Amino acid sequence: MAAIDLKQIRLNEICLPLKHAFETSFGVTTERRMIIVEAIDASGAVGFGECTAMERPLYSHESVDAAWTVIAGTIAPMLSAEPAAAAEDVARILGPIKGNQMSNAAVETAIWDLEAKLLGVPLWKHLGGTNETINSGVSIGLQSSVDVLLEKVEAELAAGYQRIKLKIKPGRDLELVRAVRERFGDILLSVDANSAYTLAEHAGVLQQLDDFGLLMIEQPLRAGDLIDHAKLQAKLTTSICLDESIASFVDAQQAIELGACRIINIKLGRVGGHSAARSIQQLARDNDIPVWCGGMLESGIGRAHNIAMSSLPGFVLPGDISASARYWAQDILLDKVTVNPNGTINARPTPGIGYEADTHRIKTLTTRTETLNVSRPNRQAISSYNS
Ligand code: OSB
Ligand code: MG
Repeated sequence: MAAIDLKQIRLNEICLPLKHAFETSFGVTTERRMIIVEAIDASGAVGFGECTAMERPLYSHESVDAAWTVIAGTIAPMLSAEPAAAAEDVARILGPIKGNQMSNAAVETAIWDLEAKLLGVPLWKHLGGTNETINSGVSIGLQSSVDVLLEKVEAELAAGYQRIKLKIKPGRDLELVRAVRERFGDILLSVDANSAYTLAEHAGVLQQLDDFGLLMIEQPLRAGDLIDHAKLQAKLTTSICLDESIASFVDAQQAIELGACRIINIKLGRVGGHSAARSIQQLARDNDIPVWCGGMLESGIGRAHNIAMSSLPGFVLPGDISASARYWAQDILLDKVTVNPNGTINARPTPGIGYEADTHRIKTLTTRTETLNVSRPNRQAISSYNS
């Protein structure tokens, strides 16, 4: 197999204002500071990745500034010391790094895009994807009132989205779900608590959610609490879906073995990239656990990677991958992500992530940049891609 000759990793910090504030149990996001990663080959080909860390460590331990430090100080040097001949090798090379999956994923996914571009194949096919259309749902943040929430749900259903997910937190849960069920009836509906409840305090209200026929309750309890999730799942008829709790393949194995969930949300950043996502998806398939693709308010670059990942056969439930226009007045792709009227997104035949990055716009938006040399000075050029 031909080899990648990775020369540089370039980090670009940009900030995109969200069209509407996004409120979850952990806080309000009004703009998205993010790192766009370019993986640059000796041939000049460029792969793009996005670091999905939030500005502050409120969703997980990672943050934008910490990710920058880890990529520049640890990931780039490790890829210099042991060059990756293929995208598939990157996760193993970075394996000794504890945590920091979003930092790893930002670079790993960029290298997957680079490799697919060098091979001239769409990334989704290169990963082994089989779903040519991706089923899409939306995540709706906490709103200022129930009426505003109902208006939002109505608009998203009218746009064709196949599943509505409501953000909840203690004190703002049953009322929201009841209002949406009363107004919209038997739609595919789920809730996401972003770990805001505890088994000791909230088992009662979480059990009351069983009355509403939800598709799932996503991450009700803290990320470390697999045992409490297992206890809670045993009390519920509704499936628990884990998001924050699943940071690795081993986490997924343990969650499944403990019965801590019946559904898994896979996010590329949270699990460390495409290789990890693919193996968790396979594990879930082997155990009859449906998976779906979560979102982190990504720019089009992260969205495009999510689409590629969602083409894998284990992704059987609608994901949180919506149109660029739901979040951004202007995305950083030349051709933004759009959703068909039936709530599907097409996996494209174009090489790599399938969308061209708007490099001019990225440059204009960039407030900080750093180019990391990842080739050892005396390293011999390795075989070129087409040979
Ligand atoms: O828990 O799924 C989550 C956004 C930021 C952090 C965590 C989550 C979310 C979302 C938004 O729900 C999903 C999206 O990108 O549309
Ligand atoms: Mg979630």
